[in-house]
Amino acid sequence: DCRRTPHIVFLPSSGMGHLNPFLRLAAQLSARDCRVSLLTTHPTVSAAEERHVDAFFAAFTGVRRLDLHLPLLDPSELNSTDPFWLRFESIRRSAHLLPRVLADASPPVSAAIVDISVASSYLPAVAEMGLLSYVLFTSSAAMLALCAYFPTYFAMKNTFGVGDIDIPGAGRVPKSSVPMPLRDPNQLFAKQFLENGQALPKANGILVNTLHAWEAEALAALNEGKVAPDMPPVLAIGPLLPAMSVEGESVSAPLAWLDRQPDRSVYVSFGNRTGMPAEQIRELGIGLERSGLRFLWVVKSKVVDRAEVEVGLEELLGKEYLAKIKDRGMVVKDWVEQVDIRRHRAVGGFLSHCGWNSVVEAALYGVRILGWPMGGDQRGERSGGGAGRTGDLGGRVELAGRRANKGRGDKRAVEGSDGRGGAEGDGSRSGRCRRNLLPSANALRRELKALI
Ligand code: BUP
Repeated sequence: DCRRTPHIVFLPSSGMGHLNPFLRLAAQLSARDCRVSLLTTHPTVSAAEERHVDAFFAAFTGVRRLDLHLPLLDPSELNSTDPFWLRFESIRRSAHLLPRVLADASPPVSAAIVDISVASSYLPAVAEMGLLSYVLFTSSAAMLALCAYFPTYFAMKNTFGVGDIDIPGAGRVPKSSVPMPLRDPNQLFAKQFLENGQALPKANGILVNTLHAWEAEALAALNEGKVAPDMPPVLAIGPLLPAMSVEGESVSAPLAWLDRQPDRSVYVSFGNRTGMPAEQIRELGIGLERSGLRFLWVVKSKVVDRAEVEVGLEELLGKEYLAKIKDRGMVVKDWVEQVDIRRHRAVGGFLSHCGWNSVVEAALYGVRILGWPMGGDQRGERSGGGAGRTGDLGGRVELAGRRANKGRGDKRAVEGSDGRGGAEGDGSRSGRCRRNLLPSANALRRELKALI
């Protein structure tokens, strides 16, 4: 009876870190007597996104595809070259097209699940159509607390995050952990973050891919109205389970390689948004080689896998290096289907940028992380410094020290060659090389050996 079966429409944004949780929740609800539709925006930023969306619709034939062609943007007006922020912006500016797209959806939609990065324009558009709306927040509850509190902080200081930020009930974000773009009012992302934070009270609820046991303090502060007044209920719905195994060469070759490796091998990946400078890639390669461990390494030298100029592995790492490691390491370019890799028996450790999805997925499969946070919400410093220990999820989990794991994350972080912790800032994103982005190869070797 379609009058009693809810019809939920998913309105995601761009970047695999945003898309994956949407696909996962959509898959779970469609398996539970809900009608599900998924908005697909064109064009996608990356080829990986396009492949994933196509594979999703092939696997979940009951999910309806709603296509939306994005209006063109003039990036010169927006003071940003980041392809993901620009895509957030063009999706934000497509809200006026939603009524026409949703009018096609049958039976009528009962509720919409909106990505946080487009909340400021999509939530009002959904409310005008008389639908219930929920935000799916794709990072941690601690990050949600920062997002919800940021408008109050800004109103008090009349400036962006230039010092430590004390979030009522949810602790302090030290200045060094405040995401770099939030320190500069001219950054497109800062404007989006502020406006999306202001829009949160318009939602009927907020869903977070986290666990109550990890983030009890932040979740309580949000739900008790300490962080911001008028917050809707915040629900921890994680860990969201992978929707599907994607097949093909990008997973079969690495899996076949892992089948031949001993336990305690390392998987190395820094997310779908981090292109590393060539100098940093080479230093990392030396550290991996010196560790003596077997490693599967996803090398990404540019932010988006569609950039015009393709730089090959030989050019990046050199023939000699590749020959030297050929019996001990497998190096792949840009992307592997990670889910089946991380639960492989041979993967004993994960060298990661600590993207929130990567942390949640590693915890799900009990894989230890050596954290090398690059920027955004990945920094793990806490006031008072030092690191606690994680609760044990699955036996051998250590979470990199992110704010989200306040007081619990076991922080093993790679040291920079200048003695500082993981790198921060958009240097990594723009491809510029900064000294403090280089780990020392020896520090990496030492930390990997200690981790595994
Ligand atoms: Br790279 C890579 N394979 O090769 P995060 C990523 N992933 O399956 P990020 C792969 O993409 P944002 C690869 O498992 C995770 O679900 C990975 O999300 C998957 O980091 C997702 O970890 C990446 O949150 O995203 O890429 O920095 O900044 O958008 O959170």
